[in-house]
Amino acid sequence: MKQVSKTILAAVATGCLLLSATGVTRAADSTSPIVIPIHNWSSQVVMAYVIGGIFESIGDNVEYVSADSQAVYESIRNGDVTISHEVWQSTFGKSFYNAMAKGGVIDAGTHEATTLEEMGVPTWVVEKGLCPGLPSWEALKDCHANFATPDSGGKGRWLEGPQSWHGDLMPERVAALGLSDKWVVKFAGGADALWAELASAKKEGRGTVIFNWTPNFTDADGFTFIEFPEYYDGCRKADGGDGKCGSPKGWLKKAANYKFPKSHPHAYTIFSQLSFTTEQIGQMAALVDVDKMDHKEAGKKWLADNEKIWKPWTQAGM
Ligand code: TMO
Repeated sequence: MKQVSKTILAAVATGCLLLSATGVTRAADSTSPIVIPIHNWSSQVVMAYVIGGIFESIGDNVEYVSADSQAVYESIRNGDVTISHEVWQSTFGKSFYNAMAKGGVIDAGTHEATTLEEMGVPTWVVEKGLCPGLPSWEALKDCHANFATPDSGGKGRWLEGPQSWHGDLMPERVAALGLSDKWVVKFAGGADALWAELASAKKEGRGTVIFNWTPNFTDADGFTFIEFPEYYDGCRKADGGDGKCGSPKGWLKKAANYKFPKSHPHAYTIFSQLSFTTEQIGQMAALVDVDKMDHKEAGKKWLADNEKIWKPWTQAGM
């Protein structure tokens, strides 16, 4: 006890050491802000406020910046942004590893949730028989007429996400699979346009093919991902392949600037330990996309409702 008090005094006196339950000290976190990026899909934005709220709960300073979801890995590398908390393998794996290879970005661990980012249909479209043979992609050869829209020139329409996510991946895939005569890719302006399309297609009882992902709020509604030829490293056109492949069943990682463990050792320990499940990430998205909450309020609500999950992470390494 005496020993412990002495250590506390020493820590307070120097102002830069913190005491842990085991009597081991670690340097205090810097007061410089931890910069967290905000992208353009709901779980990512809510999770930004969840993680920012956890950092604030230990007295750290946080700053949020809007950032392009591909360019952010270069921003983490050069230190303008501190972390990325949703590195989706299919969409961002390449940018993440490119930045790591250049130096300055570290892998800060993997969430428990596994991911899929793929074209698909609401499950009621399958049940209604609008494309017999789904989820196999081969079914797309015979059902495009049920997926035509006013802007698709008689072809079936794939409503892809914003082009900032995957560039020309989907148009290249449609061509590689020999579907160009029957299907055309259109890009949504934002994620909200995907959810608006889901709602209006359901109301009108018409077929729709959209880009979607899991974990997401749609996990609870029933969404069927199309099964394309299996992904392998290098199969995409952009990676030198023939483009005849779907997306990987992938990981969801966390990334950080290499100085973060030194500048903010407590926050970094928390960040490297935290891990969200499919259900938790789906909940974060649903607070916004189903319950129509503001992202920041949704983050606060998630923290208030789930202290048992995140509080222990703040004790990690103590
Ligand atoms: C990166 N995203 C979850 C939109 O596919």
